[in-house]
Amino acid sequence: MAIVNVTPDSFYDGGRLLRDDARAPDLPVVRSRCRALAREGAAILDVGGESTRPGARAVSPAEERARVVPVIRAPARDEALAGALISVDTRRAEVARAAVAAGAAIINDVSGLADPEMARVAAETGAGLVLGHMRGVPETMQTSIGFTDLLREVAEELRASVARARAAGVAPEQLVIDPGVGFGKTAEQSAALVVASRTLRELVGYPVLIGASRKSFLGAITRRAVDDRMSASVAAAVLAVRHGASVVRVHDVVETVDALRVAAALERAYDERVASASRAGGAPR
Ligand code: PMM
Repeated sequence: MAIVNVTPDSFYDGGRLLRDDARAPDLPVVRSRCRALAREGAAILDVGGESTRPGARAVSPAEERARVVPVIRAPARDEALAGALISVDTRRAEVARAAVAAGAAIINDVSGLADPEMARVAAETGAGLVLGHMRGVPETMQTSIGFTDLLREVAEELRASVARARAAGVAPEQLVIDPGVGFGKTAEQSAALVVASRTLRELVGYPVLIGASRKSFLGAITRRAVDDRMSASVAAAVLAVRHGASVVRVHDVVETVDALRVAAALERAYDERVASASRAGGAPR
């Protein structure tokens, strides 16, 4: 899942896809960026119109809709995208509804249904629904971090979001869960969640998405600024998939895709060697 933020203030890519006056998306620039991401191997383009960085200012739903809808309408009809799906990164049902009408196939809700109407939009439209884990709102989420048993509590709260989605009529096949790396978590908690997907999948019962790309917990480990966290992000994505994540949300698509391909090829080569050695009755060489 490639990140396509049309915001002035996202922590890494804020402002890059906006016109010079920063008031609206620069549609030709967005289109060529989306085509490049699809060519590089992104299966999903995640379009966001509101920054959810810690302390970010909330935007009005009208402003958010005005940022994402034209951006989604163009790629949804673009054959050069080679079948990549569009998702909309929003916490608001009315933005999600407009985005799905414009061609988005997935709703990515980092709040895990804070807007009570969101589940109904997914149920009525049949769109995929990513349920994120976050306590509170981005403005304040880092101010009261408190878990006594991180994995159990995140799993329980995700299970509650899933139950609300199911009660509103969302089918199990529509759902993906996300432990919300960096959303109201310490650096150490975020690090643990990146490699917890298999456990979460077992505890909650749904495929897991991990968004670790360039986040501050990687800065805490490497002591690097956001612009210099690409290798750290690629390492996190490979580990996330190795530990059971089904989707990784990233800024650096070509680097991540290469790394994931290499990791998969190495493991496949090893597995085949073990299989042929055991067929031959010997130890792997
Ligand atoms: N992180 C950000 C935004 N959207 N969505 C999901 N599902 N998971 C995440 O971890 C996530 C997200 C953080 O902001 P960014 O768009 O600037 O990366």
